Amino acid sequence: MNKKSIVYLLVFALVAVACATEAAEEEVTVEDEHDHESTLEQVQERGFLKCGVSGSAVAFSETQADGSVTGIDADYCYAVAAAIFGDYSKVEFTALTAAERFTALSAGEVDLLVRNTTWTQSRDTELGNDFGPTTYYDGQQLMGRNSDGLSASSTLKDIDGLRVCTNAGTTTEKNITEGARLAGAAIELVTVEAFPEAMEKFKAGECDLVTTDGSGLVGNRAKEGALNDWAIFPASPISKEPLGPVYRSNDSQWADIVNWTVYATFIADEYGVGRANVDSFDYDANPEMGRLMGKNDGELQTVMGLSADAFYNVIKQVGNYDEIYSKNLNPVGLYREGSANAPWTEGGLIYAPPAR
Ligand SMILES: N[C@@H](CCC(=O)N[C@@H](CS)C(=O)NCC(=O)O)C(=O)O
Repeated sequence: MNKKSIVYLLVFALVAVACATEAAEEEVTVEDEHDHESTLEQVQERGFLKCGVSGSAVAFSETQADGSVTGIDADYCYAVAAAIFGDYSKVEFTALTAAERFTALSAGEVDLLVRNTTWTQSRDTELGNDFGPTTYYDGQQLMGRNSDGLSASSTLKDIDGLRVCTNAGTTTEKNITEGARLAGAAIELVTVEAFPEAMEKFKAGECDLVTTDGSGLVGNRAKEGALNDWAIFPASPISKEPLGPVYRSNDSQWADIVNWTVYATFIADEYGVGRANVDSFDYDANPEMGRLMGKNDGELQTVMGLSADAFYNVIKQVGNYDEIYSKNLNPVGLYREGSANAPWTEGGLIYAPPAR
């Protein structure tokens, strides 16, 4: 190696070291910024909650003409805002496709994701997410035309040779691929970005079937007034789809806030406390509700960084679980009775730990 090469090498090495140091410093600075502020602090400083939803999921999150968002998922965004700010309206909604949602959450574009999202092992363990309590127990089904010979008693064996449409980035596409293979049915799977496009293709006859969470099929069939023309099957869904809120891993305080907001709606439902009687309820006769609403001694909301009346605001402004469910899901024909979404006291799975 000649002298000139040695000098070049030295200069290159120095630059490399300098760059590495700068990069390391930069990384530390960025990390520090995030480390110092919990999600709750960021949300409080900003003054509103950033909530990721679908925006086009019937009865779950639908963006209205005036920009507001309605649905059971939207209501859980409003509930968390009511708990934090005492004002349910302090929410900014971001419409996310199924494929975009987890990247948006991990990049910090939203604080909370409530987008008909199924709790699965890989999403929980590989993707840096944690899941809150399930707010709607769902299961995947298919929808086809009665005129094609399909009915509520059709099975996966009956879909052999058919074109099936759904949206990408979902449990749906994986379940149907696996389910059809196991049933020995050869299908052509067509995936689109957002489920409304799958519905358009179905209506245009470009797909024989659409598939997604049963609630989505019931909702879309009701919206199209096609109760007598389209069949939803199989009677027992092909998967379990527990839907609920999702947040970034390793933020225990934020997890507590989201989880207990949901639990507060379950507990209030259990004791029959809702928007109409939250002010007149006898809290001395029910100390657990008293603690949860911040009316009695022993409240725990302040331990979580919220005001004592945080969950009172949730029930007063948004409602208990039954109110939220009924308002959004009954109009499309989804009822709690006899389903997994019934209260645990009536054979369902809606159950919260005690507020003590
Ligand atoms: N629960 C499934 C499916 C979620 C999903 O994308 N559902 C559809 C049907 S309700 C939907 O959100 N459609 C509205 C949209 O694509 O914006 C998952 O988490 O992967």
